[in-house]
Amino acid sequence: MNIKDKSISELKALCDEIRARILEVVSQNGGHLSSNMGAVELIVAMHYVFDAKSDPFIFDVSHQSYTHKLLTGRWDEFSSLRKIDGISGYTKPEESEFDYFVAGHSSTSISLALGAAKAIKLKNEERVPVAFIGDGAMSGGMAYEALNELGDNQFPCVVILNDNEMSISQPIGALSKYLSQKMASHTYSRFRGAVKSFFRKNMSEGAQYMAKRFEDSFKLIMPGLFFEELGIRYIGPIDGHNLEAIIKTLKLAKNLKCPVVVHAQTIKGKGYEKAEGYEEKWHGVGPFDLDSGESLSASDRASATEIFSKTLLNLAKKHENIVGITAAMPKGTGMDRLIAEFPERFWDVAIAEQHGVTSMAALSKEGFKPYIAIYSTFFQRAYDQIIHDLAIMNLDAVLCIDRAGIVGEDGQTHQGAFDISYLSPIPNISLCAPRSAENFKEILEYSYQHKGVLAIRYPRGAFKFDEIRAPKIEFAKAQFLENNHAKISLIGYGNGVGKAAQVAKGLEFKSNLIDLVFAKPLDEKFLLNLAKFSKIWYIFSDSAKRGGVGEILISFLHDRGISDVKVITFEYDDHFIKHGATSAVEKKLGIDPESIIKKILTDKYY
Ligand SMILES: Cc1ncc(C[n+]2csc(CCOP(=O)(O)OP(=O)(O)O)c2C)c(N)n1
Repeated sequence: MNIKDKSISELKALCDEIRARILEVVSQNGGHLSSNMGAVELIVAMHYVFDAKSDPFIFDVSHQSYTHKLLTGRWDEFSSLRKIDGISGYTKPEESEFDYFVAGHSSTSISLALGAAKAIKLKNEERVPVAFIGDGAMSGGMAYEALNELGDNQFPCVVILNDNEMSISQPIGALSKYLSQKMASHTYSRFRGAVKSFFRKNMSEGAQYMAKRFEDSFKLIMPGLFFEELGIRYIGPIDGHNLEAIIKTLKLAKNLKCPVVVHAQTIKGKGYEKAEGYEEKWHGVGPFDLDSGESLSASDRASATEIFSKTLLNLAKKHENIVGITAAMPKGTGMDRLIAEFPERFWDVAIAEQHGVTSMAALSKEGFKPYIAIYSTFFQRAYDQIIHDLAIMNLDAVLCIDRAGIVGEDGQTHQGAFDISYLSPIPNISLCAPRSAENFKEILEYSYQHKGVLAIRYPRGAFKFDEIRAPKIEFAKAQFLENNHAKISLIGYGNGVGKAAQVAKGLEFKSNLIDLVFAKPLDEKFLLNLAKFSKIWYIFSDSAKRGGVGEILISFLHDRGISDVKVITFEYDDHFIKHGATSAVEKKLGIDPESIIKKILTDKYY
């Protein structure tokens, strides 16, 4: 039955079925549980009121779009959520004609809705774009750039603000606090009415002045006024789980034919008791047992993030001028530990990578040493700020690039593939990467004394390479892990060293195992010496081939006029890498250790 023909009670039953399906699949495959459980009624109502075939449905980040997927012909396939060749955890036009845009990075929905509205006007059509955005995503600067233009241009467009008073963690920022005052607004409305009528009855000049002052100060606490002042109609707050109320409001908003914000309050995790009130834990989860809520994917090895977090905390205890930020990922980056211990020196700046980097540049100028912990994929947002505010100023700062390499189930929008390629051309920036937990500690120890910008990339999860003790780090110095004076060298960078070591074990001949440690500047003396006796270099790094470690080495050899060294790199080819478990994805790309061993043995360059 078409959703539009359903009664309210049938729609409510549908919401229950959707919640059960989400719980069933996410408990098996992992995914964004609480964001999706809280958005069910809003998305069902969206499909009821608007036309999913013609009205652009634009989900911000799109991690909460499972209900939309289930309502658009993907009910059965949904069991393959986030698995290789399965349903993506985000919207993807390649997957369904109902997915208007690829999304994964935050705060793009209002810009897309505004762009779509412009196109619709130019084409003389009647369609209405609908942006679905969470209160967390509303902390990103792009949302305001779009609202600013939207209020000015007045294109018809509906923005559903899904306010669950949570980002991944506690939301940061003045706007979030401002929206939270909504509950108070009813009381204030009544209070305002009473005060106004008092002033009306006693209208002396002084009383009129007081009335005006009262009105002005009152504006500060009305949630809708912020949008209204920008020229955008505001409706709300409404109960985002009350289907009748949502449907009524969305119909009204659709018919207004101007920009409208519908502010809905929802409960993140709604319908799974264990998640309600524990939103952060349940925002993104691995497989778990539905009855107990216990995780089914425990790992006994410390993640790179965990090593980072603990080591930086020790450094911060020693050096009082260390400061740092995360951009809405305190737990994900391990900065939560530092924020808890030193709340006056470490901050969550909300989904504001650009602002985060620039604000830290000023702290650096003032003599502090900033550690900026952001995922590789989200650092892309702050590219100009890294160049313009850190590098040109030649300031001291450490870019802590988490989730470098293939990140697994989040897929295309989240892969940490490009940081080496986009950072290496920037002057005043040095690039390094740890291979193991012990080596990471050494690199972080070193980082405090580094002059200029130092970018350190490290993977999601645990390092592939294990060592009990790692030698000290010296600036721009590579390290031999095994020197057999062999013709073949396996040169690793970061987590690539672990893969190189695995491959070395599977080869039928002796090779040299090298950790580059620094991709910029290169250890030229070391490499020139190596080139004298080792003529085949295999490169291992979790990064894009274009501008990656292999190309950096090829261009070095070329510049030095060395033409008798062959460089073969096992980095990522020039296409976007899809989702799935990292090991399965690497296998598919032919860059897992077994495939590489096979390739080396068949190529027979040795
Ligand atoms: C540019 C960018 N930075 C960080 C993230 C990571 N991230 C994904 S969802 C999310 C929180 C979104 O909160 P909200 O919009 O309120 O949605 P909710 O899950 O609470 O429904 C964050 C920070 C991102 N997707 N994009």
